[in-house]
Amino acid sequence: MTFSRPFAIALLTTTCIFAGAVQADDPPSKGEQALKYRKSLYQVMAWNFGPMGAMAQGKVPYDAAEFAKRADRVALIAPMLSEGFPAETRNLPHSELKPAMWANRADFDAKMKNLVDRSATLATVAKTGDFAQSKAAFFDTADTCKACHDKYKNE
Ligand code: ASC
Repeated sequence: MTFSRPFAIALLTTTCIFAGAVQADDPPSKGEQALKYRKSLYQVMAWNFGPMGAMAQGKVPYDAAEFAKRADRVALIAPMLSEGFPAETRNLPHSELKPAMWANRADFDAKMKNLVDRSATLATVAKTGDFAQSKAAFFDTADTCKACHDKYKNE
């Protein structure tokens, strides 16, 4: 079969555009979306955790309203994290999660619950405006971050 040159060019162009469209429309997998979701949440956590840490460590003056605002945000985000670890995220590249987590899911979930519980306490305590108590509640929460990172995060 032979095509006229204009027809052949049109056919080729259409094919290329179609192939490009298919590629562009190829959605990320559920696992890839979940990985992106949890990384975004951890970014929001760290962003809000930082200023509280600076106050707790005496690097910047304690500002009760600022501290309480950050504590509320952390307490809001913490319970959303576990949703970011479905089985589909297993073996994905660009993850800092240690494979050991999948063999220790109950322990991981318990550590996550500690974070949720202590960040809720932190938000409550922060509203009192008491620096000593807020500081203690902050370090209690930071301990739960560290406990999980030590065991399940590649840093
Ligand atoms: C942060 C941050 C963490 C935790 C952790 C607490 O600000 O980014 O990963 O606190 O360092 O031990």
